[in-house]
Amino acid sequence: MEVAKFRIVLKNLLLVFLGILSIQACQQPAKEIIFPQTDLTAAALIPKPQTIEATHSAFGLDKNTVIQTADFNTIGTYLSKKIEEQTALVLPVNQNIKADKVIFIRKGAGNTVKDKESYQLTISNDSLLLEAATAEGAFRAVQTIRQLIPQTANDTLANHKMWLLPTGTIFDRPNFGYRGFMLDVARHFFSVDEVKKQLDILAYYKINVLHLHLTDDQGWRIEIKSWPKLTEVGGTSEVGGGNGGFYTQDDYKELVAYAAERYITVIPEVDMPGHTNAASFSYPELNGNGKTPKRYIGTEVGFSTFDAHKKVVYTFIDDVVREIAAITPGPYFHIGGDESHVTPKKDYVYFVEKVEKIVQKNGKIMIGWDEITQAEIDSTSIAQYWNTPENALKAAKNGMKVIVSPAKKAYLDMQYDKHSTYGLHWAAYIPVDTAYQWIPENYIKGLPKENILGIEAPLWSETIFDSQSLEYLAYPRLIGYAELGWTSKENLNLKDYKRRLAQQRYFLDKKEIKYYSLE
Ligand code: TNX
Repeated sequence: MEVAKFRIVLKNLLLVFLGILSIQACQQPAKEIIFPQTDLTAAALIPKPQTIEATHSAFGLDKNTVIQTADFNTIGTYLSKKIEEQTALVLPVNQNIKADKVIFIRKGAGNTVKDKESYQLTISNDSLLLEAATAEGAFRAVQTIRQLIPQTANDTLANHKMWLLPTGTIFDRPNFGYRGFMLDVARHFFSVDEVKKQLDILAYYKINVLHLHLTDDQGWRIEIKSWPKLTEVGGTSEVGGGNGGFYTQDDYKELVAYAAERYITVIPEVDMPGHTNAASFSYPELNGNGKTPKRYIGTEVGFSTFDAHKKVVYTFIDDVVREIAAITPGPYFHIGGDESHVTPKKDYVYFVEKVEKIVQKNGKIMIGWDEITQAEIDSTSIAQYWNTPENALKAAKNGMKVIVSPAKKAYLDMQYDKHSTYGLHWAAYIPVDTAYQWIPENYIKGLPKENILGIEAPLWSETIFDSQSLEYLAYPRLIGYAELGWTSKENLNLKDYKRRLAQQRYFLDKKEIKYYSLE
């Protein structure tokens, strides 16, 4: 058949197909239409975009589609790879091939795409236009395109598969520039490959920060060349008595690079002055609790501390911060600072103020758990609220930014309910719905929105030790937190979220994510 004829047949078939779909759409309740569908507003996108306008037709993604980029060429190649993963179509990028349909990527002008992560998608029958101000915005837009591609092709034409994307316009931007996931690799260690698997999922839901809790009483997980015993000794233990493990600096660089390819910033945390038993067991001269440090594999907190008055402690911290800062391109260094129950308050304050200077000297912005606001710290430093609202309010009064991580709502290590296989419940039981039912900017009464940097969901690892147990606690709640960080509060709606969440099973199953339940 000549090409022209073929195209007419194709078009007619598409129209008939769309006709059938819309008849079905009238007969069934909207939520039962799975894929394909032509209502862009009903697409199972998470996080929910800022605005969606549907034009109720379809873009037929098929082998006659090409990708052209005026800007952000690497994003074009990345999109082609992702489309191939989902559909096995290999779309040429910038090859000057005459084509029926084009996906065009360009730097957008004007107000619509002025934030660095914002983007616009304009989808018509024969073109899909992606506009963003930055490559980062274009990367976020690609995640939306991935989510718009139906799971199954329309194969009415036996050997011409076509994936129908609903037409219309999406304009999108994040509510918060910081949308984080924390993984505790200290209580139990997670390998580079295990973390990479999670980074792929984070990227798909537009999470842009991975905070690694690298040290604690039970283990030290990052190679420090000037203090080798930290990993030789401190890296060989974990909760419950396993062998632990650690990242060499090369491993860490590999993780940071993998995250950066996904526009995810890695934040390293070295917890101090408490939570330091593994360091003090490796180098007893650092210890400040008056006892001989022993290997610790339990789960109690608050018994360890550095000696805030020893010079060697600050030499040590300077070395650690310098070595880690040198392999961390992101702007932040997290000093922990939580639950230092055996550090006298005046020592704690003195310590935090000194460590802040060390972090700044090494070119980083300090983050600490909300207790750090007991010290007189700079307005450029950041407090991570987890438990004490007064600390968050004090931070804001100092002009500081706050990361919102309420244990009662956003702690991924809390059990779903009393039957959960993994997790703790000291803060709360957090079922899937409850995890979604709060509004980060309203949660701490009196905290102005301009002081909120964003939200983060921490996953502490006392009770988890491999991908399966990690994923049981993280999914699907983390997907909800991704939406709470990105989507404006006016667009948050539990019922609509649950409908979209149920549809995530195709992606999560394909990625072999062992989620708890999407119900
Ligand atoms: C509190 S939250 C901790 C961690 C524990 C966690 C368990 C915070 C800053 N500290 O040391 O792992 O509870 O849920």
